[in-house]
Amino acid sequence: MIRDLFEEDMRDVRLAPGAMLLSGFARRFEAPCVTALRRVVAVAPFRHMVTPGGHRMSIAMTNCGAAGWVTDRTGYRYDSHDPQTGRRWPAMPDVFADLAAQAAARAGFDGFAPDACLINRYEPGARLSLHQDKNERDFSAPIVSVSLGLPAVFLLGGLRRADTPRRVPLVHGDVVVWGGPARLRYHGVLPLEAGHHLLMGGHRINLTFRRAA
Ligand code: MD6
Ligand code: FE
Repeated sequence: MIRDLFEEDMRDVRLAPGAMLLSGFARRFEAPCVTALRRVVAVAPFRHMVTPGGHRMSIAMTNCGAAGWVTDRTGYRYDSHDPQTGRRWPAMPDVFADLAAQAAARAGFDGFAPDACLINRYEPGARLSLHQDKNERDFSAPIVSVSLGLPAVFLLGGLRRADTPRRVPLVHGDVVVWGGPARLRYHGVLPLEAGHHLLMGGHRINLTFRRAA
């Protein structure tokens, strides 16, 4: 019998109640994901947004799907249109929606239909400080987070900012799903170490799928 090529890389790790690391889960979607990503970025290029406090984010971002996460001097929000082009965000590629739904189901969240995909691009030194994801209208849906390219250390904190975060190393193809009791946990990403990845070069790409509206 032919074994699944990626079988030895697939491992499910429970990080906390409601939070699961699916090691290597995205690898079987890798080629169509890269093609889809190129199409999205051609229409909605990566850009460094500004926080309400006036800081330029070290991560470059873009979006696809009906709702895109944006930040500027006026605050954080979801917007159906790309403020840079004035056009709707590109549609969510089918392979993205399939990957997100299958990962969510494997983690115990059936029927996940994301309407938002935030795409984060990290270069060496880029980081994400501890935060909660709370701009979404409905916290009953989980979040599905896909890592591609260079490895990074994800910080998984608790429900209070002061809770000491756990360090979770993430590599290409890893998927983190969290929802239910974990949905509002603080989290962040340590500064990216320089390196080279065959598909993504000197970058880490993170796809974060949510139900925003
Ligand atoms: C990142 N991720 O991994 C940033 N948020 O680049 C997030 O902020 C995030 O990975 C909610 C749930 C999972 C995540
Ligand atoms: Fe987040």
